[in-house]
Amino acid sequence: MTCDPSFYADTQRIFLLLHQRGLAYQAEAEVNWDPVDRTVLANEQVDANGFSWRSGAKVEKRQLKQWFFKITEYKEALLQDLAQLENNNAWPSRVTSMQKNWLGKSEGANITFKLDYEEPRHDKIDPITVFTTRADTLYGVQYLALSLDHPLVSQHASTSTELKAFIESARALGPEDKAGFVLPGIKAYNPLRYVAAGSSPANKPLPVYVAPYVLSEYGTGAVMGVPAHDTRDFAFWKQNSRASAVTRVIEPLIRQKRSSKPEAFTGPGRLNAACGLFGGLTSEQAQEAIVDTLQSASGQAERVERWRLRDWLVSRQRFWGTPIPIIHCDTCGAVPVPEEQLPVQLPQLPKGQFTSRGGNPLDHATDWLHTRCPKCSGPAKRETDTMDTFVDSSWYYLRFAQSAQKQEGTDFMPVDVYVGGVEHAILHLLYARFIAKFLSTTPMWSSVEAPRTTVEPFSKLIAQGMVHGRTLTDPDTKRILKPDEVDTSTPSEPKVQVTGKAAVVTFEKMSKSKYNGVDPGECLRKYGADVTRAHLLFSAPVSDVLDWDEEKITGVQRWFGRIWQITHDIAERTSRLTVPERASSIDMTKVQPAEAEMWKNVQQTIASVEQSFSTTYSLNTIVSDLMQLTNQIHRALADNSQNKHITPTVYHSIHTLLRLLAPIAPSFAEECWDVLHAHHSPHRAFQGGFPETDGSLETFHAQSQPCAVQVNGKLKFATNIQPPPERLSGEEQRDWVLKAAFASEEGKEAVRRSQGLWDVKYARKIIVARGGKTVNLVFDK
Ligand code: ANZ
Ligand code: ZN
Repeated sequence: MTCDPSFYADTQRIFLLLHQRGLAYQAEAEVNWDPVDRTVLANEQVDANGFSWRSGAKVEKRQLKQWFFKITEYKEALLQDLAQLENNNAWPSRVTSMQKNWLGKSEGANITFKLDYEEPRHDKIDPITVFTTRADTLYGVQYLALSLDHPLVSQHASTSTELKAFIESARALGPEDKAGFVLPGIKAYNPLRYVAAGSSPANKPLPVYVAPYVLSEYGTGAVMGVPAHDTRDFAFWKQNSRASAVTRVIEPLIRQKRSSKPEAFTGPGRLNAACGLFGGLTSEQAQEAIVDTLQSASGQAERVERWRLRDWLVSRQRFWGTPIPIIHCDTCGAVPVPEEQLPVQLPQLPKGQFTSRGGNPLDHATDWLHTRCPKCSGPAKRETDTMDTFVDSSWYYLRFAQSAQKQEGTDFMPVDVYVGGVEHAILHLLYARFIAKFLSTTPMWSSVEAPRTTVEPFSKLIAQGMVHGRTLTDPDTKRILKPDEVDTSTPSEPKVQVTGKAAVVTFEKMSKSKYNGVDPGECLRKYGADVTRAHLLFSAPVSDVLDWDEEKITGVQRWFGRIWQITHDIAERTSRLTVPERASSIDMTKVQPAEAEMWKNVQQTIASVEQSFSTTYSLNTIVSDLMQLTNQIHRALADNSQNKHITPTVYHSIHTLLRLLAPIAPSFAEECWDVLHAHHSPHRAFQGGFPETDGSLETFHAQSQPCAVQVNGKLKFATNIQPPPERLSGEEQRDWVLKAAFASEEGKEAVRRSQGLWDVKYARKIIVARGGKTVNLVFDK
């Protein structure tokens, strides 16, 4: 993608626009340095345990001058507009909630705790300020905890080898661990003790811990520990305090059964009697009241808003990437490359110069590096950092649409449907939203009237599920089996070669180490592209995980076989029939009931497939709808096997089926089309366009009758159903009516309300009377 020079130019133009508006800036920063790839990584590219997303190396911290995009300027818009995307589930909620967490807005307070030595001393200790979103729990504070990098901790570590050793080991543990180290000889005081009276829990001096679960980059790097109301604090307190009793200060608003296992009550609620003056307030009221009180009494509290989101570090010390269009001049500073000199391209490097992992080869490309300053023409140097490739991918969709429509500008925005893996839920999709919002305020976007930061680039997002592969494990050793360790003489029951025991079968993410990969090429060769595609679509809803089970592909093969067979059957019989040109010229009131039934099914299938393709994207149900229609056509032909002719309804039904099938199995649908027309068709299955309903469904709907459903003689619901087909009687008619009644909206609603109390399965007797107009279910009481 980044190889196209014109693509560079646009990425660089975007950079310069951001730069012009002060939204691209350079700053000295502590960066994540990947010592293997010798490059800086964005925070997002470092996993929870501090390892590189790409090389897997342990990431180090270094101070370097880096380029940033001020994505934080757009944080409110990025958060607010998620509401647009949550509407009608336009985006999967797991993605919007991941973005919400990533933006991480929290409204809370900074609260200051005074500190003192236990033994009287001359010097004083600086107070500790914590960030909390739950000021209402202040009476329940039982300790303070500091991050490993907190200044007070560093100060103590300089004189305590014990603490130094703890910090070392705690760094390796990571932020999930609940280890703690108590700072000896120090106590903290709850600021409420100055307003509290008597035996308030706020009067107890508090221990101060050092703990890896407190993050140094979040809030103030210090927390107030409330074991009774925070899960992490609860776990920490159990592990570190000898007096493990917790001080409960919040009670649920609605009386709940107290859980039998000891745990924190984390919800909001009402402050209890332990909270003095504040007792009886709700959490929300108390947060306000406590912060206000402390603020005016002693200045020990202030309201703050915190965001997790940081500015986007876009500098990369890699050769591959779009060069940052900046020239550094000793006199003029960082000067933007003038528009007419774009794109700044990467130099041709001699072979081998960038094959070894030796940092950024641009640093050594002297001819490219040395240039003239665009402002003063003095000697200057090019910026050697290239941009994070996420910058390119944050706008590429604009280019696709432009070239497809041979059009400049962005009138075609937003993208209707965007399909992408959930691994892009945060990085790519957040960056793309930011850049689209930014561009919509610039002349790069068509028709800018006013800054429109409410722009969203992707109206609908489908995060397709992963395909999981069949994984075989030895039940004894729990080891994953290699293909040559498996006895597959009975393919459906794989055995461990050496022990003869049945292998454990699971479906997991495909990976070389699990020997569960599937070669798509091989599958295509074996079954053909159409069968493979239909099987893929049929196996699971697009956004679910799909267990790739090759054995089940035979079902799809059989279905295609059936279509092939009926196509031939119809082709043979149609030669003796003149078929009306258009289906709409068949008078549905004159055909046999069974045929009318089939035509109704054709109409319903068109409507349902169209909806699946255009709004619900439930591609798997398209396949099952078409399978069902196939079976119906097959039955109609079988019922009619003595007849040398087929009816126009059947003829048009197969045509519709093939046209609906064409998007999923194009080659196969065209083959069948050819058979049907003895190779004389003036057009192809695809050319007629997508089939449209002929309006007859309404007529079918008009033919309905009321149906009242009773349980033990009491009316439960009434609905309208189609009259049962005349050919049915007795049990068949009974089942048909039951199915129709319970498939209706009223039926479904009644079942929901009954909460399983009268499941038809358990009825002792089912009476259908008056041609299906009343149904009575009899249950044993
Ligand atoms: C006391 C408290 C009581 C808290 C309670 C929660 C529940 P969000 O909402 O994600 O912003 N916290 C603050 N700084 C922290 C740090 N540097 N490392 C780890 N945890 C930190 O989380 C805010 C909450 O995270 C704060 O509210 C604080 O714990 C904790 F019943 O304060 B809370
Ligand atoms: Zn200059």
